[in-house]
Amino acid sequence: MNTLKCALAGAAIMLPASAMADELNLICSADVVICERLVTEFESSHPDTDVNMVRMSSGEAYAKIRAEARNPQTDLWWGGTGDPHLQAGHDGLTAEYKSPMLAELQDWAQGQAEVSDFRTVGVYSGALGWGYNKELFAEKGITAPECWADLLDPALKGEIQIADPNSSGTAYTTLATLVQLMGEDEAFDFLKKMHANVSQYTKSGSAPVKAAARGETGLGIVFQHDAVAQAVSGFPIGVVAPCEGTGYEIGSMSMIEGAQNPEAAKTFYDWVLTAEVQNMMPEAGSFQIPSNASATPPEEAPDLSTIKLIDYDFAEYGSAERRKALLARWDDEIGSLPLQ
Ligand code: S7P
Repeated sequence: MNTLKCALAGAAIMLPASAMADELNLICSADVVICERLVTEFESSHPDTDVNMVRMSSGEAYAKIRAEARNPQTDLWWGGTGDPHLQAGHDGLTAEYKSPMLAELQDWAQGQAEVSDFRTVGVYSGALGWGYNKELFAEKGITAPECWADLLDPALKGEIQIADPNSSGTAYTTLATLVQLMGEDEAFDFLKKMHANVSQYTKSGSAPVKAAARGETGLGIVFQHDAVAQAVSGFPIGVVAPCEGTGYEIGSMSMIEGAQNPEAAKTFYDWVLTAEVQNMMPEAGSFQIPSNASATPPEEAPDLSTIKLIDYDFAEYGSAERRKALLARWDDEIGSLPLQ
């Protein structure tokens, strides 16, 4: 809050409502650096609005919005993987909104809106994979895995980190990807075997590759753009698109049903879908593909046309039943296993 806004807030009792700053309560589920940059840019171009932003992983954000359903404290949820946004839409936790910006968006971003009856919309996309520490692998004489199957190599014991799919959209995307690639029983069998190589299930999706960048672990299963971000920052990170094929996210945005500040939420919603704002993302170390068709994909962004992508079924894996059932099975069969 700037000094003027603080002074106005202190004097609120004496001022007519029209003189008080508007508020926007925002949950941001992407990397904290881009979250903070968006808030700064929005507040400087909309000086009448104060943004209260909290950064949360996608699954945690969904849980918060669900817990607040009777008395919403959040107005808008920007970023994070699309599946929990779709689940929130199914549950009636998010509101229908047809932004005037929709026509400017890529088909996949508009498709995300259509499949949810306009309760969510695509803001960026990116493919799943992993990042590994090239120096550490060379020192230990480990061959870099190129395929999902290679992640079972005993040489990787204790070298893999991945997030917990309950809190992390990245890890849920991984779980849903493996189920779509292999079949459900086979995917859980794979995850049980891979568990022997996992040193930690983190809360946030990008934490594993940040740890790999610093040599705290060998490899993090993450979105490839999060691995690219570490390489661009100068860390010795190699980025892998798995040979069998991989899933991807449609990072999404949703207005909250019953929001206390719907007008401020719509203003931010329309603003953040502009090409101008999306073109800023790489400056904050975010290398996803932007959803505005006129925005320029970052040079460093993994080229989705060269990656073997599965036909990820967003309607199915974003449905409340499927997501709940997969997470319960993960808790039962993987989350409950002791770490080696
Ligand atoms: O860092 C960017 C990004 O990977 O973060 C989002 C991710 O869902 C947030 O992390 P969690 O896995 O912890 O939920 C992605 O949407 C985005 O591309």
